Amino acid sequence: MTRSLTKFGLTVLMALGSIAAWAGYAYNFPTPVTPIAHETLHMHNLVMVVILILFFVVFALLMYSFYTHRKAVGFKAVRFSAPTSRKQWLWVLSPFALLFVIDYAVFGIPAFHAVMMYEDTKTDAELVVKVTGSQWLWQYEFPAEGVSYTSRLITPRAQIDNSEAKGEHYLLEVDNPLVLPVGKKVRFITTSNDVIHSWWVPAFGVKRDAVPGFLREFWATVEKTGTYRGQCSELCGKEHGFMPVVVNVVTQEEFAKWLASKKLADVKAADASPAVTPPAMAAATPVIQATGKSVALAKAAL
Ligand SMILES: [Cu+2]
Repeated sequence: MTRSLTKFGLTVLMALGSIAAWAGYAYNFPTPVTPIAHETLHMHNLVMVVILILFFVVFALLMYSFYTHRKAVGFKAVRFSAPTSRKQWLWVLSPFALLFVIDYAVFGIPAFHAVMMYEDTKTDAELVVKVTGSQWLWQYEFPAEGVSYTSRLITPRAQIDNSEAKGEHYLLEVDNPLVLPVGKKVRFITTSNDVIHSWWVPAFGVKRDAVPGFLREFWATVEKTGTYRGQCSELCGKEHGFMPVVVNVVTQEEFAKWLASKKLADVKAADASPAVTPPAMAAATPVIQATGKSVALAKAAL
């Protein structure tokens, strides 16, 4: 007894001692910034409220029954295997009917609406972004604008190896974030160059697998400017934890400026170093090359 108490005490102390390490964890969803994320949070809250009410009601009834109908040891219980009276049938069928209504009407209809929003296949997007996963970086392409670049982790190796203090955005910082205009409907198309990855930004409420050989889509209209961070969420190899997603959502004017500067940088880079990629390699990995040809290929693929 004393030993188990000591063990329990030690466990509690260890749990309390690790509170500092919990600081990075949030208990709720990140603040939603897209219609889909709002809908998802609403669904989550609705389900939580309903199941909590059900839990407390059922638990209270159970405790009440245990207490009120308790019998002394040796009492011979009635044995039956199916409802025999109308009253018993009522007690069997009414919870079934209640759960049926809750499942289909209270959860089913809003869930259906949320899924339909997520699977929106209308082609009224104001901007198309192609996201290609690669071991272990993301490539972003704006096919219509002819802009394409890669986005890699910039957290120093020393921080990962614990020989330096970890920064504020440890493992969630990149060299070239994806830049999007606020309030515009953006259609994302995901694919991969090698294995399955998954592009995920929690505040957008979207996550889509990037599957080699497939183009998969989703959309998002971000309502607030800011920097949003996410991660690859499909185990894709030894550096899966080192391919974060960072999205800078800016005003329309800032986006236009950024796009123009990106195009200019591409033109300068192309002038400075004419195509050096061997043709065979270029054909094998068309989406990773930021050349006019790859953009044409990407456009054809869309
Ligand atoms: Cu991954």
